[in-house]
Amino acid sequence: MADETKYDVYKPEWIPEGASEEQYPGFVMTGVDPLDAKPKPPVHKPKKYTAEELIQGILNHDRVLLSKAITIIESNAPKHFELGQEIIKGILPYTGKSIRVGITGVPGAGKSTFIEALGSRLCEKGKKVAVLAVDPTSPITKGSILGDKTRMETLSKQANAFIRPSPSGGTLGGVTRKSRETMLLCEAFGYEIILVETVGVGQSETTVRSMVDFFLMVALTGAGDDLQGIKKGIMEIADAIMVHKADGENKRKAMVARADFEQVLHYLRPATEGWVTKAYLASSYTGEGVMEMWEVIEEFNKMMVETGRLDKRRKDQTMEWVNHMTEEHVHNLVFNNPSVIAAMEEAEALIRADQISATMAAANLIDKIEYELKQGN
Ligand SMILES: Nc1nc2c(ncn2[C@@H]2O[C@H](COP(=O)(O)OP(=O)(O)O)[C@@H](O)[C@H]2O)c(=O)[nH]1
Ligand SMILES: [Mg+2]
Repeated sequence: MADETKYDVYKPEWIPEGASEEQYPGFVMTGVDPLDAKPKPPVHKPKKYTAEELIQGILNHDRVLLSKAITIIESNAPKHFELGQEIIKGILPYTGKSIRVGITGVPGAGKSTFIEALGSRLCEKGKKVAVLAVDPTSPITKGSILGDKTRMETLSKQANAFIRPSPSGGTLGGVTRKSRETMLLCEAFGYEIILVETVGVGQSETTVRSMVDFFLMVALTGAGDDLQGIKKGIMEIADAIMVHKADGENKRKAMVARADFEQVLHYLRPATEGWVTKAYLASSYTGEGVMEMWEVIEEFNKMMVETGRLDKRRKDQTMEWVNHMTEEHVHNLVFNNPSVIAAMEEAEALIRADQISATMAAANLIDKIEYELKQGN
């Protein structure tokens, strides 16, 4: 992918909120200082870190090295793969000590705003919070970074917070691996709470569900899409439903929506054994219900730890991931094999000419695949 911008440009702090570009055309470029008449020092290549240096850096709470390690994990270059895996192996014993929360909901539901409201409050209480985004469509919709990162202004100024936009993975499998491993790095660093926002629509929900302990669905009201617009499938995998934007004129509607959700939830099987999924009200604007939502998550976490369900869930999730990665690899191995591709084309031609039964065609293909595997192709 080509560089989008040649220089790093940013909006200086003295430009008022919401000012138009015409009013303040003066964006600032980093690294360009007209007053600096001195000759520039020779350009050094960025230092190449070893796995050991990066591991120690993370364990010693060096944010720069954490970011570098994440960049290696997110890299699509084969040469970074082994280094990345070596880092993961080194930090693995220090992972798993956080509360992992996934946050889903339609675009515009206010997920980012809620994360900002909750995250800032948690940081003020001394908690260390990492925010990650998962967006399998990110290579296409560029700039969908956490919806947009500008809304996380307060949180990003907190020393205890770490915000990382979605990796652009190409495939869903790629994004999943990168996000999971980034989460592990953040845990080893010492982040106690990991908030994962689902940015895209569709597959990202199940992806995030499979990497977190608690799954929160942020629901909207007032747009006339209350219950009809919500896929029942998502309600079934949620540990809580938060009717958001319960403020101003919307508050009454939100209360009605909450009751409606409660009704539906009554008939659904809960997402987590031993836990009753309920609907709650919150507003990130007024702050009402925000910390109450966190208390629910803490209560959930306590139950999960005490009953041993947390450990089981995480191990189940890891095994599911192992299986998924293996299946994906085997699938590619088989169906990218030129002989297998040729055999499939041949089978299709015979089927279209009514010369072979489906069962025979499949049996022939399986023979071919087995033969190729034995040959070690
Ligand atoms: N009234 C109200 N609006 C909100 C609240 N939280 C967010 N919004 C607005 O909803 C819009 C979408 O928010 P955003 O956090 O980007 O949604 P996301 O796409 O789910 O991440 C923005 O215009 C927010 O200002 C809230 O608590 N109350
Ligand atoms: Mg967002």
